[in-house]
Amino acid sequence: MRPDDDNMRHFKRYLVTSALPYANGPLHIGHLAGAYLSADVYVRFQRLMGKDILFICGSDEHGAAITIKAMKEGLSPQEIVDKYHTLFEDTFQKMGISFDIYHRTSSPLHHETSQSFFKKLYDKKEFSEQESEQYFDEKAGQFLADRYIKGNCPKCNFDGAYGDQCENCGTSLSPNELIHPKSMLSGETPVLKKTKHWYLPLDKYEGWLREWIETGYLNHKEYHDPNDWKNHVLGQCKSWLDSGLQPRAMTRDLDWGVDVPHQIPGHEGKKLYVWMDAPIGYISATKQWALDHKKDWKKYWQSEDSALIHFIGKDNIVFHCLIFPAILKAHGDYILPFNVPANQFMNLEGDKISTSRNWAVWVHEYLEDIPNKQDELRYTMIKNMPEQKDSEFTWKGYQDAVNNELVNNLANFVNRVVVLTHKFYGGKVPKFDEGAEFTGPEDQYEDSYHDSEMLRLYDDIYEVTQSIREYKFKDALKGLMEISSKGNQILQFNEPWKTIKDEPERVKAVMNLVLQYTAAIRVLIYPFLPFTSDKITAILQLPPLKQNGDLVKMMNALSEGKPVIKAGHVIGDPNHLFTKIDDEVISEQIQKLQQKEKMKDGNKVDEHKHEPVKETIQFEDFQKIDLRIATIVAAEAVPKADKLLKLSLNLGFETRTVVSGIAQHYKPEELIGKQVVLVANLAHVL
Ligand code: B3M
Ligand code: ZN
Repeated sequence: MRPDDDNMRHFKRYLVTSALPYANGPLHIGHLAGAYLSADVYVRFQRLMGKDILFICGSDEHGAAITIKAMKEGLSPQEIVDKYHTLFEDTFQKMGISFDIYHRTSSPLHHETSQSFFKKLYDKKEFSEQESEQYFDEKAGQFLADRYIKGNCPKCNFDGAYGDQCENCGTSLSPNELIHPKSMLSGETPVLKKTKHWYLPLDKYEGWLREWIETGYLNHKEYHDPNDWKNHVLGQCKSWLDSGLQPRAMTRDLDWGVDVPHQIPGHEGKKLYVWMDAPIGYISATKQWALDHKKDWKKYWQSEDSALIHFIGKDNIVFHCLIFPAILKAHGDYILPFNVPANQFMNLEGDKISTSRNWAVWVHEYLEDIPNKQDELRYTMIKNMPEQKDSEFTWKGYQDAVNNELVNNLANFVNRVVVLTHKFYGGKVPKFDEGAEFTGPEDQYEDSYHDSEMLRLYDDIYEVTQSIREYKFKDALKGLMEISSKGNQILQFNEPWKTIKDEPERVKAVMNLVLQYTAAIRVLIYPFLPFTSDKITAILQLPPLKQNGDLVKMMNALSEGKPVIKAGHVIGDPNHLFTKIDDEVISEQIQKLQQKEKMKDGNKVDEHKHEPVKETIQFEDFQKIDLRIATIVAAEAVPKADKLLKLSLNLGFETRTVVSGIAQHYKPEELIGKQVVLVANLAHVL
C-alpha cells in the first residue's frame, strides 16, 4: 500500500468546486454540511498529499432568489448581493473553509466569461429558438419569473402555490398550470404574452448523457467510474433520464442578471438563465485566480489529466450532473466532472432546516455566540455529515461530541503525552532501546515492539486516507478518533506513571511511540480540524505544515519505521485543545432556536408588546373562545384596503381564509410559514 495508492494516480491536477451560495441570506449549518465542509476536508487532504489542487467558490448573485429578497428588504439587488457576499466571505474564512478564491458572479469577468460561453453555443447552433407564452404583468411592465406568480395549485387547490412549485403538496409546476394566477409585483392577474428564448435541447443530448452517466465513458476526456459515484446521485440522474429530458430555456426576460450578448439579434431585455450563468461562475473564478497568480486556468478545465469534482447539496444534482455537463460538452473544449459527491440534507432538532420559518443555526451567529469553537462545529458537522442519507444536528449531540470525544479522548490524550514528557524527560522526546517491549494498543496481553507499532499506525492512517478519497468523511473522522483512542490505550495498558521507576527503558519506548502518535495526529487531523492541528503544532514546537505533501512524507517515514518527531526534539508546554461545553450554553441555544421559531420576526412582536391589556373577562367568557394555532400558508394584499391582508391559515385539519388588519405591520411575503393564534369560532363579521 503506497500512501497515494488510489484510482486517481493518473491525474496531474484537481479542480474542486463548492456550490456557489445564493447571496440572498446568511449561511446555515445545513449549507456548511452540504457543500463546503466536505469539499474543504477533501481539498486540505489532497494538499497534504502534495497534489496540485484548486478550490473554487463564489457568490451566486443572479436569479429570482436575489430580486425577491431585494424586494422584501426594500433594497436594490446589488445592495443585497454586496451585503451577503461580504458576510459569506467572512463566515467561510472564519470557519476555515480554505478556498483558493472566493469570487462572485456580479463581477465583470464573470459577465464576459458567461457571455462568450453563451455566444459560442449560439454560434455553434447548439440552441434552439422557441417562442412561448409567458406571464407578463402589464401594470409592472415586465415578464414574471416563475417565483413571482402565485395562484391555486392544480393538484391540491392550495391558493398560495408559486409558478414553479406548490409548497403545500410539493408538486413541481410551471406557471401556466396555476389556477387564478396573480403577479406578486402588483397583485394583478398577469396576461400571457409571446416571447422568444434560446433553449438547450437536452432531449437531443439525452443519449450521450445516459451513456456517460451509466457507463462512465465517452472518450478519454469524458469519463468517470460510476462505481465511485454515490448511489443517491446516480439514482437521481437515472430518474431524470428515465422520465425524458425536455429542452430548457437558457434565457429569461428579466432586468437583473447577465445580458444576452449584444451581438445576438433579439437580445434586448434578455438575461441568461441563472443556471446557465452560475456554473460558469466556477470557470470565471478559476480565470480570476489564474490572473492573480499568473497561472494557466485552461489546464484545470480543458486538460484530460485534470479531475473536476463538484461538491453540492442534493437539490443541485440535476444541474451539475446533466445540465452543466451538457453545456460544457456543447461548447466542446471542456472536461466533464469526474465526480459529483453530493450530500443529502441535514435536519435540525427533529425538523427540516427552514429559512422562512427561521428554523436554522446561522453560522455567523454561532461564531459570535460560541466564539473560538470552529473545530467543535466542524467536528460535529463532519461526524453527522449527510453523506448517504439525511442526517440531524442537535445541540445535545454537539455537546456530547465535544465533551465525550474531543475533550475526553483527543484533548486528554495529547495533554497526557505532553505532561508526561515534561515530567519524565524535561520536555525532550526520549530515545529508546530498539529491543524494549511494551503493551500495544490492539492486544493488552501481547508485547509489542516500537517498529511494529509504527507500521500499525501507518495502516490506520492509510485507512483514513482511503475513506477521504472515497468521500466517506464520517468514516475517516472516526478512524482518526480511533487512532487517538489507541494512543490512550497504549498509555492505559502500560501505565508509565507507575512503571517509570522499575522499567525506564520500556517507558521510553512507550513515550516515544505516543509522541509519534501525537505528531501523526497533528498532520492527519488537519483536513478535519485545522485550528486544532495548528494548536498541536504549537504545543509540539514543530514547524507549521507546508500543505504540500506533509502527509505523504509522514507516511513514507512511518512505513520505513522512521520517526515523525525525532528523539531529542524539545516540545512546548501543555495547553488544552478543547474544553467542555456547559449545559447553559446548550440550553441558551435551544431556547434561542425555539424563540426565533415562535416569534419569527422578533422586533415586530416587540412593537406590539405595549398595547394596553383589555378589560378583565370572566372564565365562562374565556371558555367560549376556541383558540387554535394555525400556520399562514398564503398572504396577499386586499385591493383598495391598505390595512388589510387576506391570509390562508392551515389549521392542520382544514384551511381557512381570514382577513386581518395587519397590512401596515407586515408585508404579505414575510408572513408565509409563520404561526398565529386563531379564534376558530368567531362569527363572520359582515
Ligand atoms: N446558488 C443554488 C443553491 O445555492 C445555487 C447553486 C449554484 S452552483 C453553480 O443551492
Ligand atoms: Zn398543491
